[in-house]
Amino acid sequence: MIRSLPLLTPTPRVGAGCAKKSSCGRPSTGLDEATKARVAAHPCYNQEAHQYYARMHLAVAPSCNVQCNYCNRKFDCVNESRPGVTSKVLSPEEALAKVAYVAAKVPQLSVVGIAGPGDPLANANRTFRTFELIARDFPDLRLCLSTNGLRLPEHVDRIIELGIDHVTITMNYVDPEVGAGIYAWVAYQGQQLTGVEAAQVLLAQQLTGLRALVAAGVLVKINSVMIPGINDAHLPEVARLVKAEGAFVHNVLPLISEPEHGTYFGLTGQRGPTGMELKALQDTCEDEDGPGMQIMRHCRQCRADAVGMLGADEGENFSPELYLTEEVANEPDQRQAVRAEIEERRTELAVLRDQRGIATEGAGKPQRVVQVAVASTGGGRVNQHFGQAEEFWIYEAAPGWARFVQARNVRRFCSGRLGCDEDPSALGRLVEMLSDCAAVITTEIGPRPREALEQAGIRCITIADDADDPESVIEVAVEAAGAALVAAEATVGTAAAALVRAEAVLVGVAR
Ligand code: CLF
Ligand code: SF4
Repeated sequence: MIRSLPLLTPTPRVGAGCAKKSSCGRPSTGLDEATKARVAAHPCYNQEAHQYYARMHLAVAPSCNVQCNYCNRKFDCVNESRPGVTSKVLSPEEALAKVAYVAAKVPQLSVVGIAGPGDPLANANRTFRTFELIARDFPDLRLCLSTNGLRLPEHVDRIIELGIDHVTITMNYVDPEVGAGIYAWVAYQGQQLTGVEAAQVLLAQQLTGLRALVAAGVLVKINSVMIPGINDAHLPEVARLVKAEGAFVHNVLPLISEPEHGTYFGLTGQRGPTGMELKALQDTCEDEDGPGMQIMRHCRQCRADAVGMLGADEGENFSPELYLTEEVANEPDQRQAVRAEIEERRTELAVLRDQRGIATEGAGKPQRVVQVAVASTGGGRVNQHFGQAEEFWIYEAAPGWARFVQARNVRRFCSGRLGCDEDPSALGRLVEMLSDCAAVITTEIGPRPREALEQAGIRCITIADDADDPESVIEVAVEAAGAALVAAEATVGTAAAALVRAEAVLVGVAR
């Protein structure tokens, strides 16, 4: 089930060198080696890792102690899940059986998280019993917990004792006046609080918990739901504060408020942000001259029972009929071998990026960048047909620069290689969703979508699906496109850039 990890023989570009040694294909976030090692295989805490490692969630926590205006309690907790889905609640023992089964079938599994379907710490006994069983039988799997933070302070000792190394707190505000517009009520010490008072209590608990976890060395991620007109302008303040308090990373995720989900926001017409608005806010929160917070940009808002790679949920393949009946062996050596293979591949790609002088993050971002959309299922390379992509990975591209900035979910509009003409309105929506991109990089694309994209000024670049070809490595393809497009736009000026994209300027990179 592991994605193919072919060997690559890097072919250095003549004269290429790494101009930005701190950021050539390696994390350059100033982390010490021990911390890098702790996040290297966590698909949420490390963007690159999400192309190689899988996580699973255990839906053992049914109740909740707050009411978010973006949540319908019939469904899973929206603080860490896509709205409108319901997970079957498991007992701790059932959860252990599921971990055993998934670990045997998905050897790149690296993390087990509890994130719902309610709040894990409103169900503390079930949550900690589950973690206890997993820590006993699967010490090589990292444990991860996501909470609204209301009951966090009283459980910090237990979290540390169990070795839960990664904790997410959802913090949507640092001003209780803002929080009062997001939470209907908070149940605390036998009282149901509302308004500013409720928001004050929740915030105080979150901050106390955050400080205690940071002091103990736990890596804390902050989730914030971006709600346009309610907290979007305020979230940079959240980023500033959580950075000052020592949080590891900030995940700003979009409100999803479809009326059919029956949430307060859904029923009152509160809209969610566009992908472009989300990216702009993430950029602001990350800005070195502003909050300067490390931002997670690849969240998929997964289900409380998600299994597999981010963005490719395989949860439905792991039914109770399988994991409660089928005997499987626990083979930590097999998992270790797969991890070694993955790390070998990642090292190879890092060397390749170094040799090509391609930076993927850090302070060396060029002044002029364009955005390109990549069709990939992971493994570090361009390997998907345009019409089969359910999401595109958006990269900033420029000479020497290829940086992942967003996973953008698109509705599948094409059912196969020959089916790209099926639904013109879906194609139109897709082109609109990619309209801020200068190019799309994919293995193949049908004539109709190609024409629609090019009419919109979006260049189509196809890369042969060859696992042994360094040119199919995502950052290599992105950087090549960026080098051509930025040069073209610099030559003719921004106003004429779309025209230039439609010309044969990219002959050198397009096949
Ligand atoms: Fe799960 Fe969350 Fe742990 Fe990841 S998910 S508990 S930190 S292992 Fe990840 Fe999914 Fe986004 Fe969550 S992509 S919803 S951030
Ligand atoms: Fe729903 Fe999660 Fe909010 Fe509870 S914390 S109300 S389960 S979104």
